[in-house]
Amino acid sequence: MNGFFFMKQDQSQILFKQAKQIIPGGVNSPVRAFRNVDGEPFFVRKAEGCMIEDVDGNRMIDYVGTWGPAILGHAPECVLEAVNTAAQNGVSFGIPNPYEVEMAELIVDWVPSVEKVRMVNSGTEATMSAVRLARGFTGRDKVVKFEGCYHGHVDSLLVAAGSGALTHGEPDSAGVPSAFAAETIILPYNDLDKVQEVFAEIGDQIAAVIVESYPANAGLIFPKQGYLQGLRDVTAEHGALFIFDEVMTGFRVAKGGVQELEGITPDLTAMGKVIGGGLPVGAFGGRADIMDCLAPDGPVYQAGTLSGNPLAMAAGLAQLREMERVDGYGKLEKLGAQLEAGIRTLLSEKGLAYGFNRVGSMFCLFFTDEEIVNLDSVMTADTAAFRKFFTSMLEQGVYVAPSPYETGFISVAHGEEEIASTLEAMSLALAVI
Ligand code: KE4
Repeated sequence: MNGFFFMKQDQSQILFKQAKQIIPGGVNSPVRAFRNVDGEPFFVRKAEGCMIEDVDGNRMIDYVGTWGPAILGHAPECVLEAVNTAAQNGVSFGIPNPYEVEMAELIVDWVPSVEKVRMVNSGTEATMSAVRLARGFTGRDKVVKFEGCYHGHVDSLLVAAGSGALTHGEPDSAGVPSAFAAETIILPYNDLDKVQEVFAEIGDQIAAVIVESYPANAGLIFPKQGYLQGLRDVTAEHGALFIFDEVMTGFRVAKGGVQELEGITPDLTAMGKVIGGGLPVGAFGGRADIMDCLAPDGPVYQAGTLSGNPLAMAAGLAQLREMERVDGYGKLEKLGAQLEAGIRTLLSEKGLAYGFNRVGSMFCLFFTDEEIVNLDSVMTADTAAFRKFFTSMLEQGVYVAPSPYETGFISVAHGEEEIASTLEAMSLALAVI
């Protein structure tokens, strides 16, 4: 039985029953299955602005924003128009088109560390390609990643920590050969000593360190003071590349992403989500000398039928230019601050010492009073309390991510009214946990 007793869900339940017969788990991406909240997903009929409407007519304020891309809200007029205009001239060519050049120019302009960029079709492709490029450029095989950081379903990054810092990683998914995992070293996040130890031992074997600029797939975790610069320094010292995964944060927390906020210059950056305006997209870019190692100029092969397709490029360009036109980042900071102030007031009124992290329009409420510094601290969350919270919020018409380990997103389409009604719903939801 579905956990959302007060929501009418007949049509969603019929669809989900059908879906489960022919789509694994009934979903095209696992997190959508609502397993973390012991529920069943609703099916969306329409999304507009900050609202989504399911097939049973339930309307909700959306704080997932299709996991990040909907920074202007859903179906923004500028994106719809841009896609319609582009589509009149064809939807895909497999031949260079002017939009690709415009998008590359915008990314190079907005993200100073990016001298050259290549478009792909997902964040996974972006990180996978960046890792292969780093290995090809350095001639080394090992890659360092961090517990709790998610970079898409790349074989060599679906790896759990091995028994010790220097031992090999272990597959974190069936189907990943142990030989692949053996080349990946998993370290705890926010522990610079551990990174320096590994580099002292085998630094000349390490092609790259990849890190989520701000880890946002285990809630939203912030780097300790000096941590990111420490990663930058140790990789530079040992000739390894520093790959910043800004798929979630890029063009979201600032025009230039976290690297603009933190003053960090990675060698390569993985991007995605916002730059597609909701259409399938990813990108990776960085130093020209590294990017020039990519085929057809260099020996590192990477390709994609729909990479740089005109619709995704037109949608992304329209979204990013609108963000500039309406001072989207300023608006998101104001709305984020309003939400944060309200949540902190609620927590203190209810005597809850839960953690709350926010940067711009990205936020996470942690159902634990542990200081949030790494995956271990995040995992102390009271998941039962979260499930009750999630269910109550949904029944009150507010859709937050169906997992305690995800980050929430505010869009430019949210208004003070929506934030206020969200806080009212949250007050009730925090009373039932
Ligand atoms: P995609 O392949 O899903 O486009 O991007 C992978 C990816 C890479 N790097 C970071 C930092 C990411 O957050 C992601 C994907 N984010 C998840 C949300 N936590 C996508 C949602 C899903 O898997 O359905």
